[in-house]
Amino acid sequence: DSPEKLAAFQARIDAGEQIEPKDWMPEGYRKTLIRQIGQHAHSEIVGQLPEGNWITRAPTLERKANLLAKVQDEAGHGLYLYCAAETLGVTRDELTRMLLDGRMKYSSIFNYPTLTWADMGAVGWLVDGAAIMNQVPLQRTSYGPYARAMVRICKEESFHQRQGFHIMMAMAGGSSDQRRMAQDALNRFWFPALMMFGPSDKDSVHSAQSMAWKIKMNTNDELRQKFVDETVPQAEYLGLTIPDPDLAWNEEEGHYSFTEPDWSEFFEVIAGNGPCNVDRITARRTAWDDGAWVRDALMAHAEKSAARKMA
Ligand code: FAQ
Repeated sequence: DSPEKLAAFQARIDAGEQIEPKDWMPEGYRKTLIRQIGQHAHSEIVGQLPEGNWITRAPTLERKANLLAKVQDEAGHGLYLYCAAETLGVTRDELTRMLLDGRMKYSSIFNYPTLTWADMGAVGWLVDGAAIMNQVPLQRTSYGPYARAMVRICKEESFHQRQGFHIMMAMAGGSSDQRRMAQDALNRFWFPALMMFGPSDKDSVHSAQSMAWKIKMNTNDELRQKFVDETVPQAEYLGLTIPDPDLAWNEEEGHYSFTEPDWSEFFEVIAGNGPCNVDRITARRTAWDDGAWVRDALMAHAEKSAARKMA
């Protein structure tokens, strides 16, 4: 990559132009996008597991239908994102192999268990809420296929966030047992949700370069702060307490001050040692192995059809 080529590429980014698959791009830009879009795609797919866990036990037919549709949406998001990654010259099979052998990550949040129905409310409200906070700015990211995938994904995520909040409203406004379950779900998901934005800026190895390339539009801490500022009034509306005794409105800064998550726990979870990491990867590996015959059959069919056309 000559300095002239790099400078011309950066000038396109700085001018707000979008980069398309066939355009020249620095190898580092391509690799960073494959890492980020791939991690995002894996998160959508692995992210079906904690909620899939409750489809059979949803309390009403309507809740069941909503949750089923939400989990299907996540599968769709995974597919758009794998397609966006494929435009960068990596195959979906290769991305899956990298996930299964630990070379690629997925979001830390999906390594926490979903223990009660109230967790379906907390996941929709907080996890999809955090996802939206991160993804709305990515609609303006510099890589065209990623930015365009984000537009539809964000529309669906905001619907998901509302279905989660609606569950929380029912639970928080219900019997004392239901209120207790809602509070317990908030207690368990609050700090893991804050971790979704990544390590604090001083420990974020990729932020500076990713922001210069407009692969990321904000720092991890900026988005985390924005999430806290928007979520605290929602918790108040629900009559629930955020499990942080130091949470307070800071008039001078115009933001809430809050306790940082336990970063040693975060680094353990992304190293594979969270409560559900082994279960999640085992489920993905089983699905991959069980689906081998379908992939083989499709390939054999495609080869036969191609041979028939040639004849
Ligand atoms: N979990 O230098 P940074 C969803 C890794 S939403 C796991 O700050 P970066 C929707 C990071 O990869 C969730 N790993 O990294 C849904 C890097 O490791 P590496 C998915 C994390 O990339 C809702 C290292 O730490 N959303 O799925 C995490 O600049 C409900 C150093 O960190 C996205 O992926 C983490 N939380 O910033 C689905 C959004 N944080 O790769 C189902 C797009 C950091 O060098 C149900 N991604 N790491 O080995 C991003 O915006 C960024 O990649 C960040 C991390 C902000 C996640």
